[in-house]
Amino acid sequence: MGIERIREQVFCNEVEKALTDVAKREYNKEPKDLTDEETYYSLLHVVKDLSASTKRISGNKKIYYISAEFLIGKLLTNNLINLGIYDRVKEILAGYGKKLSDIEEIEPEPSLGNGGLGRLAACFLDSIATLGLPGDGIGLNYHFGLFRQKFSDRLQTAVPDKWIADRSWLNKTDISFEVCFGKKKVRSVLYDIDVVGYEEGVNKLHLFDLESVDESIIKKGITFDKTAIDKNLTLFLYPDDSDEDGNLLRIYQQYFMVSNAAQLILRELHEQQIDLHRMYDHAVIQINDTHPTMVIPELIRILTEEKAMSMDDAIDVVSKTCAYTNHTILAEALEKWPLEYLEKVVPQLVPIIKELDKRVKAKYKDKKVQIIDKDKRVHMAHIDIHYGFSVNGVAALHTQILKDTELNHFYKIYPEKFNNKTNGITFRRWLMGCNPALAGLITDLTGDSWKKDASKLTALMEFKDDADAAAKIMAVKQRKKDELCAYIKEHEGVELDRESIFDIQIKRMHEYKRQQMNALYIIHKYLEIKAGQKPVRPMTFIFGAKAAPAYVIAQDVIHLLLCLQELINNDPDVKDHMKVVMVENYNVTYAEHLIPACDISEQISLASKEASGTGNMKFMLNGAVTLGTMDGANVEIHDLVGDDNIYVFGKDSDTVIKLYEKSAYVSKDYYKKSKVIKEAVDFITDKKMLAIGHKENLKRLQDELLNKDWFMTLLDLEEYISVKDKAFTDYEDRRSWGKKMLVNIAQAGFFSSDRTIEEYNRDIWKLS
Ligand code: 26Q
Repeated sequence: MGIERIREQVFCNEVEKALTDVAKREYNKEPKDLTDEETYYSLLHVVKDLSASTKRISGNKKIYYISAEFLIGKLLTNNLINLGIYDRVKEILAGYGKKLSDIEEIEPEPSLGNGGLGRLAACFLDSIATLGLPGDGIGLNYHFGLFRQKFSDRLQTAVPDKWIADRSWLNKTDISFEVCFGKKKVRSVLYDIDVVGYEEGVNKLHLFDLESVDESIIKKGITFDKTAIDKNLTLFLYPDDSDEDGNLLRIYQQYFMVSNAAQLILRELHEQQIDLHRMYDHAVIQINDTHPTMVIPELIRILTEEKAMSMDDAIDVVSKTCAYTNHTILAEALEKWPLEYLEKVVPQLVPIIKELDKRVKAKYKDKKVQIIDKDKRVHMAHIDIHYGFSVNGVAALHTQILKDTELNHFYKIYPEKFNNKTNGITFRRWLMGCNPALAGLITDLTGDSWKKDASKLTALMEFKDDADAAAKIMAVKQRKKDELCAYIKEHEGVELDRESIFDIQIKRMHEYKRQQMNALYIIHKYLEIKAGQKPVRPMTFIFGAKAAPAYVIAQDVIHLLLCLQELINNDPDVKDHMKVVMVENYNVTYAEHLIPACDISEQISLASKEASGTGNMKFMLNGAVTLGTMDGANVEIHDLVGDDNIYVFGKDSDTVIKLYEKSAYVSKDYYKKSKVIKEAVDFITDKKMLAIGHKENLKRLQDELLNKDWFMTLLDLEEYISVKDKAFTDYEDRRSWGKKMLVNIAQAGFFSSDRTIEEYNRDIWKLS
């Protein structure tokens, strides 16, 4: 049920009055006299009050989405849109001679996630509330989130990212729990953020903090005493896991999260006087990757030890309550904790985990499905699969690979548990919020039914041969490119050519995502230009990526890109034909500026490695054309737009999986066979590069490509070059490019997270 019209009216009329009252009370000023910062804090106040007075979504059964990450982004615009007062506030501010975009700049972005998985959780919360489903997120309140990235000497450095100000979206509650790590005890304190649905009620994002947290223990950069868990637990997201203390801290954080989650859930069930034997009729827990997996043994522990339930019943009840989402098939990302670590951190869970393992071993002889393996490592995903009722992948291809290979042993035992839920994105943030001009144009052309039902975007297909509509879409794109030029000039000091083609790759830095392949293309073009072969139109290559501090090769790729930026942007023969820019501290806010301005969306992971991708969907929705491999959700994008409206290249996932099985890929063979590949790889340590960068980093990266190249960059490089060249050539046929843009936008409706959440609810949660 939507907010009643009357209420909406009241909201709109009262907003200005509320703003005036707050300005008077807090600053003793008229709103028009406030500074931008004061305006931001006044609006924060007003919006928090409005959401606090919006109805709390409720129902007989509730979904608890537990996740170590919620990459929520800034909230002001999002909440204004969802409360239905965005246009009104823009108008009011314009009356004071202010721009909402300037006010937004003041808001710090909470960096409570690494990338895809965390951003997905945030999109899901938006959709759960928008669909009016009772559902709260549960996670941790990291004071400094993930690190803030700075470039120094063309290398990434990490500094704390303080996002919590005196006044923020957080509301301190009086809820607090004791959490025991064996004999050690700490206390939590709960902070909530309201999650406002689009023209709907509110749910909550519950973020647990450590009562005794101590920011003063942070030393140089992001270093701190990893063993002082009573002080450090909620300082950072994912501290360095390259040593034992770092790994133990991760387990401490995970247990702190799930112990609080379990206590909160049981408290809410108790308040409703629910018989815990029927807990699954009133609560469903979605486990976002394996980071919250310990909630399963923790609930079983509490039910058996504190609620007098039998072990059989507790296991049965918990198994009917918990569902697991897998986000990766990369072996190194699948959590396997040494039992010894769990004994150190959470000894109270060890007997439960052993009991769960004993039952599995008694029933199944296959060693691949054991929870505790012969090396005494605990496979967290195996707990979820045996003791949860649903296992889902995040795109059709990913789920198929889980069934066929990675989790095939489990699929044979529990075929009914496996299901696919192709990821989605919230159109409130990724269209209405970041690209209001495009949203307005779509509404002008098709009406506004797409806002409540994204599948209605296909109505745009009617205009696919309409030159006027295509021209309007391209005009919006140009406007967003102009805005991005100004933004990048201000933030990076780099001048871009507004008429060049904007080719963008933004995502975490990882070898499987193959930013290094894009870099080799750039080198190839540079060499062509130096040899006198000029492109018809200038090209702009934009990157944004953070690398895990302990991931050496990822740091080296950042270094390579920053060196190329320096070399190319300053070479008089080249700089008018191409530019490279690697933006600093890529985050959600930066994505909101980059995505609407993109012409070509780089989605070039090695087939089978990217579970889904969600950036690919955001670009498509904003009229970029994908250049991608048949991986993750790219496969579904291809199905929707057809061959003419996407550029596909590279070996498919079957071929890649076979190459791994047979250990048949030898990167040097590709290097030796191809002059183009050889020239590009050699150039990494050319004297021009060594004059700018560090030999150690560049040489290490080059050696990696030649001697290992685990993610098969050279396998697809030649085809990548030719298909990318073709895309650049096609871009010159402006009429036909406009049509490609339009088809991409029109077909993007499937990727609304509202659709994804409807499917989760229909197949897994069954809330109503
Ligand atoms: C695990 C163990 C130790 C240290 C860190 C981790 C760890 C941390 C973060 C493992 C995985 C992650 C994050 C994974 C992630 O973001 N996966 C992405 O999820 C998206 C949403 O489903 C997909 O679209 C992406 O394809 C997938 O890469």
